[in-house]
Amino acid sequence: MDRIVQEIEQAAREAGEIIRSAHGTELGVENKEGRANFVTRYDTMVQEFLTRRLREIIPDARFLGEESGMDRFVPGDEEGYLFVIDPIDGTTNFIHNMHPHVTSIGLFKDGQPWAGVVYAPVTDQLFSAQRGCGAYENGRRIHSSRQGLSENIMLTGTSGFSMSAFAVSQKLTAAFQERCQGYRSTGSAEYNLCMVASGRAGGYCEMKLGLWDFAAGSVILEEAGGRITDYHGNPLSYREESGIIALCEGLAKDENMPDTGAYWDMWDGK
Ligand code: 2AM
Ligand code: CA
Repeated sequence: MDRIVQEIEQAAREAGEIIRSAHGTELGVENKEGRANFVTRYDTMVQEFLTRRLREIIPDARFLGEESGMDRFVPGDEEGYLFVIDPIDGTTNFIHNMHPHVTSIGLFKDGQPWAGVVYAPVTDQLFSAQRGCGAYENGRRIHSSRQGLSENIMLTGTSGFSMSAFAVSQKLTAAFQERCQGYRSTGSAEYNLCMVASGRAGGYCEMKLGLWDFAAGSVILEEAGGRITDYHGNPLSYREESGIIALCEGLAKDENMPDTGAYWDMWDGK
């Protein structure tokens, strides 16, 4: 693994220290645009910390992150290095002192995901991958499950932002429920991708995610032999928010998978 990735791992651990230190302090919760969309003092603090810290690692890198108004892919971002960061993914869990909430750092090279680091401070789990070099959890190589749907559990998104997306998501979840060993919902997209990458869950579906919610985990999952696409099975653009279907190696080949595209088409997009 490149030295750059090892240094990013260190930065993610340091961000995790800040998140761990939040326990028992004033979190400063505020509402953002839309339903169930929160930001805390710590989201802002960790993003500022990472922007400074990651700039030491790659001085000429560009930044895209959930907080502080730099949340769009803009002209110029497709050249050279671009960090795509979510200081806290799973903010609602963080507010309620529930696991998982993670720090997530994706690194794009010339407009495509090249490396990803996800750190879960509560459980001290560090997931990382670099294109072509495999995926790792705390230094151990990981691979997604090679078994099919009937041998796996599924992860489903919470769709807190939209009741119509939630309703469709529940229908798809019911279709999975019939064919797999049950479903779970964790509240952190990046952590879910790492759960699929490490063979704990078979797959994960979510109808709308920001780029920072899957930038790091997508590399980790693909390097673990899995696949990530939109609901119709098309490659992701990696330019904007997206619905995602993340599958382990076994589910990507399973003929008993529900037609996720048909469920996507039921959603009014609101
Ligand atoms: P967050 O904690 O960084 O906000 C929950 O299933 C996942 O959806 C989390 O990763 C969460 O990220 C993300 N999420 C929460 N609200 C969202 C919104 N309004 N739009 C898109 N993604 C959201
Ligand atoms: Ca976040």
